[in-house]
Amino acid sequence: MKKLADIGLIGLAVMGENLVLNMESKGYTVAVFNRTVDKVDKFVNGRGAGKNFIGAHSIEELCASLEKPRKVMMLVKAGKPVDDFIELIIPHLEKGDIIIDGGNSHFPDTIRRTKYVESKGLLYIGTGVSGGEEGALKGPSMMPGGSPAAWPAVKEIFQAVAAKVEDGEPCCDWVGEDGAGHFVKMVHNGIEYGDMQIICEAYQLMKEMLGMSADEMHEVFKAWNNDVLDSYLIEITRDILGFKDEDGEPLVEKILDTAGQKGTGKWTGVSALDLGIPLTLIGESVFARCLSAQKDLRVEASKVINGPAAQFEGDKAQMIDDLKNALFGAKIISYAQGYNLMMEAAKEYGWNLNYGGIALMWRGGCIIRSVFLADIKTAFDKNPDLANLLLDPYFKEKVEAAQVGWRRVCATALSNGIPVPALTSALCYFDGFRSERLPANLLQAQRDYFGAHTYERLDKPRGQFFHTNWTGRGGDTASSTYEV
Ligand code: 2AM
Repeated sequence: MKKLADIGLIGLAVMGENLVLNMESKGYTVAVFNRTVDKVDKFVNGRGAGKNFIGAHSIEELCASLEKPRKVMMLVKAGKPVDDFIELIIPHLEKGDIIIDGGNSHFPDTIRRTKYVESKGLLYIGTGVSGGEEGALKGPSMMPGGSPAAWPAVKEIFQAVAAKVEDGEPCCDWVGEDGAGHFVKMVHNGIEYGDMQIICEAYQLMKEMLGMSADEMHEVFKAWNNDVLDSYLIEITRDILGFKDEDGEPLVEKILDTAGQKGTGKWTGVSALDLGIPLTLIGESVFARCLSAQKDLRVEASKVINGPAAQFEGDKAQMIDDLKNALFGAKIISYAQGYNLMMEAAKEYGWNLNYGGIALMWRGGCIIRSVFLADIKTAFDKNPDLANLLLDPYFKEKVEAAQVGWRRVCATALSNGIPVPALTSALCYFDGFRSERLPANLLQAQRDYFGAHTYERLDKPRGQFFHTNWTGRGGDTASSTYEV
């Protein structure tokens, strides 16, 4: 065993343990530490026995066992524990050493921490790590951002442990400065919420409108997984629908219909609201989880409020094909919206994001991995300045073709009283996005009417503002010209 370790890790919980086992399997020596120190020896003598690990019983010991520049990675609970550990680590490091946060930190915290750690002469990385327990062990998707000078020092080890796509390219590359890595990981999680929600809407339609059994749906998802929708989430849905409880009945039907959430989808939605980006599909997906959580109220409402009874008399096979198109069309919208959010964030926070590279990082290892991401990478490789995914010729053609079935799905769902908030809001965005003219002219008139907020005119140059005295009663003063 080497005398010094290549990297140190704090936090021997599920993700930490699996990630260090992954690192060690790639030939690195890893020093490990945990707040509850017992876990260090348990790990080194347990899953880590006979392997190149150095068990440290204090932060000081951990830092003393590292090659320079020292790399100390934290995989601890997001929030205060990260700040606490940073304070504990700093005294044991020297100029040029690197602190890495691999947890699910909120990107504004990572922006703040990067500045703080850099002010101490050290370097900082905040990296998204996706793929759960299995990903951490066998190859996660990794999205690092922070101090650019830190990247060359960790690139080899990060890319060695990350998932690889078919041609061997690692699902890990430098994302950008300060909070960029955690921002991209946050958007990944938001997209994950969206992908899951549209799948759930398809499931409800198949079950309640088409009267399909779990086994029949299992077969549909199996077929979809060999087509344009080929992805991890479609694959696990196929398996979930085929999974039987001890009594032979599908387990999924026995699970309480209230969704939990840890907040990363909400953060994505809040960021979209802050930055003024229409992230409708992900927003609806977060709200759908919120509505699902109001179970008691829904049970009460279901007893007193009436709607149409679901009854489908059309061609079932056609509707299943339409559903595939609805999922595909909505998925394109979701990624178009997610990418728009990242583009706006890059402007706002001064990041130089590589959009094709992000698609590659999501291509393998993570929860939203899919063949579809290869096409997104191609779109941004062809045109790095692509303003919206829908303007890429390939996606434009695909979404135009998908809309026929997608519209039939939404129309049928609405007339049958089955909620499909993500599928319909995505379609409304699509129709809004391709509209030269929206009714915001009327909206501007309303704003000017009650608040003298002024408007621009189609027949005058942009930037010239007008106010009309709509009622003949108020004054002619526009709101922007007077101060109370
Ligand atoms: P523990 O084993 O001592 O609980 C995931 O929960 C990881 O974060 C674990 O390594 C855990 O340490 C650590 N962790 C959780 N809460 C923490 C806190 N308040 N301070 C420091 N570490 C914490």
